Amino acid sequence: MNHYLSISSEVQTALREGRPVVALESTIISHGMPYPQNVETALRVEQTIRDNGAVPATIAIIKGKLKAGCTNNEIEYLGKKGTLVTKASRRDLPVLIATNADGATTVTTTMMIAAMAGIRVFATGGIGGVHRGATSTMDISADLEELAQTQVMVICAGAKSILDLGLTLEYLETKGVPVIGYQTGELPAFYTRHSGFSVDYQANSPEELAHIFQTKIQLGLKGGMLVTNPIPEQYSMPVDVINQAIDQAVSEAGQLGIHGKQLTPFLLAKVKELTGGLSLDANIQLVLNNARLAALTAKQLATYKA
Ligand code: PSU
Ligand code: MN
Repeated sequence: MNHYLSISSEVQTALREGRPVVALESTIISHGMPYPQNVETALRVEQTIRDNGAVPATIAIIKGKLKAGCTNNEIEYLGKKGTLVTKASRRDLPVLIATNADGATTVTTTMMIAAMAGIRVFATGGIGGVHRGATSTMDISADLEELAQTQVMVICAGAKSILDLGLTLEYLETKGVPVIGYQTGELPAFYTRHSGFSVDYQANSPEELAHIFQTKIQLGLKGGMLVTNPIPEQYSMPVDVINQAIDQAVSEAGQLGIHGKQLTPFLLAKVKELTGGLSLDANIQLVLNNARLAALTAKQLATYKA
């Protein structure tokens, strides 16, 4: 598979020298935000990672190549083309690569490509999980299976309550994935800091996060680790506003019979439409917040290599 991997020279040099690198996903660019805010945000996220002492590696599939480290032009291309770029999960890789196509990588494929390149820390917004109603639809994101098998630390702001957060935690428990709250004992719900569900453990510093992940690696345990970093208080959204929008989005999706890989993008777009600029602003801020923590944690993790 490495034959299909293309690592940018900056990322390659950083990895060779044992310097910290942070992976970033591209579904958030092509499918997660409107143009041009998506491109602006992606570039700001990269800058935040640099400002905090690490090298960013935006991951995507471009013309059939698995890219670890996109240029600004490639980010602009992915952002402008938007939802015309295929949302690429694990199952999409053979077709996309065989046909020299483009793909926006989800948490799943970003983890896969990061691991292939030797990148151990990945910052994003929210992860996929067990959907509401999954007991009959069986809609469970491939992100959870990837967390079960690929050794990458994923730093997110929790999960949106478009998902069943309780079932998502149960699934992660079954699969042996540590769920660590950053300076909180509660699972954050993306737009809000609270969900009512507990995480496995509260870690209070990047040093501690790195130490736990390093220990996991040394134990030879496969699979990732999920770090949930709550949105900063001043950007968090009123609970009733966001929950009302989510409930309406879930109900409309049900009425329209939307399923499969279209469901998550539909729900995300609907929530955005119903809450306007407020949710986009919150989304941008929490991603920047995760990028900062990921860079600091990658720096700590790099100290173990010596
Ligand atoms: N949840 C969000 N924002 C996102 C996604 C999920 O709050 O951008 C994207 C991520 O790329 C995630 C993917 O990996 O959707 C999950 O899609 P699915 O539920 O179809 O597995
Ligand atoms: Mn799904």
